[in-house]
Amino acid sequence: MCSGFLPLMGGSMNKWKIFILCILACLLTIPAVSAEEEYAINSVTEETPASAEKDYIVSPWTENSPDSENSIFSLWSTQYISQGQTIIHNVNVGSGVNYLEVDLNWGDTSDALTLSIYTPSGSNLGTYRDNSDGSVNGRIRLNINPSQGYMEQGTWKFKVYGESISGTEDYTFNVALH
Ligand SMILES: [Ca+2]
Ligand SMILES: [Ca+2]
Repeated sequence: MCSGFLPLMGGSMNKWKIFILCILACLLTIPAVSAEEEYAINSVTEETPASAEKDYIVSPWTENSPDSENSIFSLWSTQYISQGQTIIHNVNVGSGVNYLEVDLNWGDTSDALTLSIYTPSGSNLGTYRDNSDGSVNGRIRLNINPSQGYMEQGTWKFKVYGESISGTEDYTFNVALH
């Protein structure tokens, strides 16, 4: 694009001035070109999750779910967490899963833990606290239902965070796949 300036070249001083202007013009166009490419890449990657994205309803756990005997449990033994610590639990969800039951139980209302839920495509379904399930009892029990169809397949991430803990707190974390 800079060759267009060449016929304008006159004396040796002007030649240098034009040459420098030419280089400056080239340098200025480089960021614009790379920004354009970046934008193009983003718009391509954003299309796929947007069309595949589901909505989820996160609600307090309800007792006596009719198909509880058909569930698959992912169970962790007792974990320990301290102030400011984050522990991530990965749960693999396969095909044909209708909903999830999530149960974070630390059993001590004087300590505060939070639970953040992430879908396999990385959407944050929110951060939940003890009172999110309607009961302050040192436990967060939630159901996650897709608004339609099945749960998204892949690795769901559950982040347990020690929001306010004196010393260490022990907890169990369960996810039931229905
Ligand atoms: Ca405990
Ligand atoms: Ca609770």
